[in-house]
Amino acid sequence: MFEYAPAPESRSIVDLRASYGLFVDGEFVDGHGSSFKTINPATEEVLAEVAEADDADVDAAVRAARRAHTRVWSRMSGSERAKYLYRIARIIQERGRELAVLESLDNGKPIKESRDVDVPIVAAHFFYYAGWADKLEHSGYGTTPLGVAGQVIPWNFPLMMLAWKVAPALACGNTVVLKPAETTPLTALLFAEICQQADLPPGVVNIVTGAGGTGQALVAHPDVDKVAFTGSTEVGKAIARAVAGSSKKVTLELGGKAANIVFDDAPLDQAVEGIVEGIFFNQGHVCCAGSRLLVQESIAEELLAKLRTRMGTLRVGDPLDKNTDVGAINSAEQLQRIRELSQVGEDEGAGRWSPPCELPERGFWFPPTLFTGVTQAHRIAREEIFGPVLSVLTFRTPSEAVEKANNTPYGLSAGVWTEKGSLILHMAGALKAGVVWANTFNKFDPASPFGGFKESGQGREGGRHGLAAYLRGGDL
Ligand code: TAP
Repeated sequence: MFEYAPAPESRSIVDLRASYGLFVDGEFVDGHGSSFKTINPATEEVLAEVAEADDADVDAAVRAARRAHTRVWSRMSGSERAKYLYRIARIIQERGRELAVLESLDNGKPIKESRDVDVPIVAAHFFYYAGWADKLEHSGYGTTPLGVAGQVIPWNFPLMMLAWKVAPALACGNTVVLKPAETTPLTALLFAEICQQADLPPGVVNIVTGAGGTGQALVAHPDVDKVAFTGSTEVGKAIARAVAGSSKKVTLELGGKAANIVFDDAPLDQAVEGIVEGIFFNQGHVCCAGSRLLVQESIAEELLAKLRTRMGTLRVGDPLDKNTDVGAINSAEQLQRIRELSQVGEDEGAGRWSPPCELPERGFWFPPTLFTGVTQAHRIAREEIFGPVLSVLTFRTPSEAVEKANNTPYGLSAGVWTEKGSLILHMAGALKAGVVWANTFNKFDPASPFGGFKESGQGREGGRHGLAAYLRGGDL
């Protein structure tokens, strides 16, 4: 066990305030409700006190969004809206280091991921949808915005989920009220500052921080035309029930339990990299994480030996250290869930293994973990753990792989590793997953639609399809 303090030079990159208000109608305002603390999960130190929006605050934000929609944003030409989106994209790039450090402080993710993956993808989303703003007539979904979008996002990719929601909504002429997750509100508030810097008209983007109750108030608000939610399947179902019977359009991006399938002809070293990327990227806090490894029986032993060796090289620790591979678990609550489900895995008879790994004394940490001898009946093969825990199953034939991969209530993503193009095409058609990666994993592009089958959600984000969620003619 050791203790560390985040490097002071990294901390000085961000101008952290002691307290934050809500962002409503272009200004930071005090909320009517109480406040909550957001902490650094790597140290448990308090980063800031943040306002908790109550019903009246949510109402004020929705009213501001409605005014901005009616008077300014929906009347503006697409090319004018595009200018604002391009400006936001460029400021995100300019302030990329600041955004990345703040994201790592509040979320616990390694700086090399927030700097090299999250922030570039966030900027890319604004650039991509800026390009659509004056070409909506080619979208296939019409050109009429819906109005006010109420957007609720999770803590695992705070900035990226914001970008996936805000960029297409604004490009289509909608205004937004966004609620970030309670444990990761800070980069959304820095994004609010970026909106000010870009001279975005007041009310086009509003940020209401708070817990589940704030999200509930936003979703239920009668003047919200569109609800966009990313989070757990359980809350997604509650939201679907809350808006049932109303005229609100809804998109839901929910959980997953992806199979990463390795056939006996796969390039094994490359597959091992893809397996590691699939489950240990972002501490496994990834909806499309390759949390079930399905390996063909004949190569299982060899592959697992290579995987164990590779797992032994992963560096767990300070998220602000550029050499860190696996950062902190986002919250005490999430750590508890990962511990509980891992214990269930052991109790149900699966073999548990982690490389020797010294974890910091303070903060929330979990070592990269492998379970072998897992069967389809095990809870760790069925439930989303949302942590750095991989469940390994074996198969003999492609049809057995398909049967096992699809044996889940989820259907968000899958991976296939083989040299045979025909097998890739066969698997891509047979797997019930919104995204199927071949010989790679966890690759994202703003031009590519993303979304799930079954209990992984409804609707698509990203690409041309992502516009459908924010236009009147789009009913994907
Ligand atoms: P949730 O607990 O579902 O929370 C998501 C968001 O909803 C948070 O902002 C949360 O606020 C808010 N919320 C909670 N209860 C609500 C309610 N009744 N009405 C409205 N809003 C409510 O999920 P999470 O634990 O933050 O995120 C992990 C889950 O998200 C995983 O299942 C993961 O698979 C899924 N996820 C899916 C995707 C895609 S693209 N499919 C991407 C990322 C994550 P609080 O933060 O205050 O609870």
